[in-house]
Amino acid sequence: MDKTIEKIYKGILDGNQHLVAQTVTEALASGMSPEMILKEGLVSAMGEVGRLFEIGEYYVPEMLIAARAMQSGLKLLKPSLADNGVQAEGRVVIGTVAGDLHDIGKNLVGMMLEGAGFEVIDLGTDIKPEAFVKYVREHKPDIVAMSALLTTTMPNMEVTLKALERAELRKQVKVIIGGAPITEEYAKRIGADGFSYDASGAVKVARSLIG
Ligand code: B1M
Repeated sequence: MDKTIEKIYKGILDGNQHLVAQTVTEALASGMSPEMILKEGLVSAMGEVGRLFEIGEYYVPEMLIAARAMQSGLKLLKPSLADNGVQAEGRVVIGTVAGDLHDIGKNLVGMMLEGAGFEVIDLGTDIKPEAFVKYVREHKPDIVAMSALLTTTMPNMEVTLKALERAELRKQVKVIIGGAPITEEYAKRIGADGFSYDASGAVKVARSLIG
């Protein structure tokens, strides 16, 4: 692995936001391709973060700190990626459903998706079904990702799916759901296209739905 890429990769695994930002700036100034920095540095490090989480070596705090370090590099890369016409893996609109203010897990899912090369439009929390509909119409995402942490708000996932159907937008997007009370069985029952227990799993599901 190239020394600079290795520094970025390790910086993300260590959650060193400052080092990642500084090294990405230096790499761009030295003429390194933004696509290489993204794929071999940022995306590959976040893939490793996901693996370490799955085998129980990283926990949520380490994953969050790594994702923030990745984002500090991604922010600097974005203008050059756009200039070089680098295509995102796909576009995701993500939000926590109506009535629900929990956003830590949703943010983590969004950051992991971004780390995997998706363009992520984060609508925030307490997103009403009609707001999901509006943003799907405006941004034409490939995927709608919904999070719910309360048993009282999870039914709003089904309400949102029905609102997308009524607006004749359901066939244009894949819908993935997750959050502590959500199960695969529930996802199937309400007609979602994908489900995951955690953030790294959400990346795999999103990739499988796009590919
Ligand atoms: Co709340 N809360 N909370 N809370 N809160 C829970 C969820 C609860 C389980 C605590 C408990 O009683 N043991 C309980 C829900 C019970 C239930 O419905 N079964 C609860 C309750 C009752 C409430 C209030 C009603 C309390 C009250 O006011 N009486 C209230 C509701 C407010 C509202 O939303 N309207 C409330 C408020 C809050 C705070 C504001 C104080 C705060 C939220 C702060 C914030 O998010 N900015 C809070 C917190 C922090 C929690 C706990 C302690 C932690 C949640 C969290 O962030 N976990 C939580 C207890 C718990 O879960 N142990 C609890 C860390 C996070 C990384 O995990 O969000 O599960 P999580 O996300 C995971 C996966 O679920 C998954 O990936 C993530 C990463 O691996 N995932 C997805 C999530 N979204 C996904 C989407 C995907 C795929 C995977 O695809 C799209």
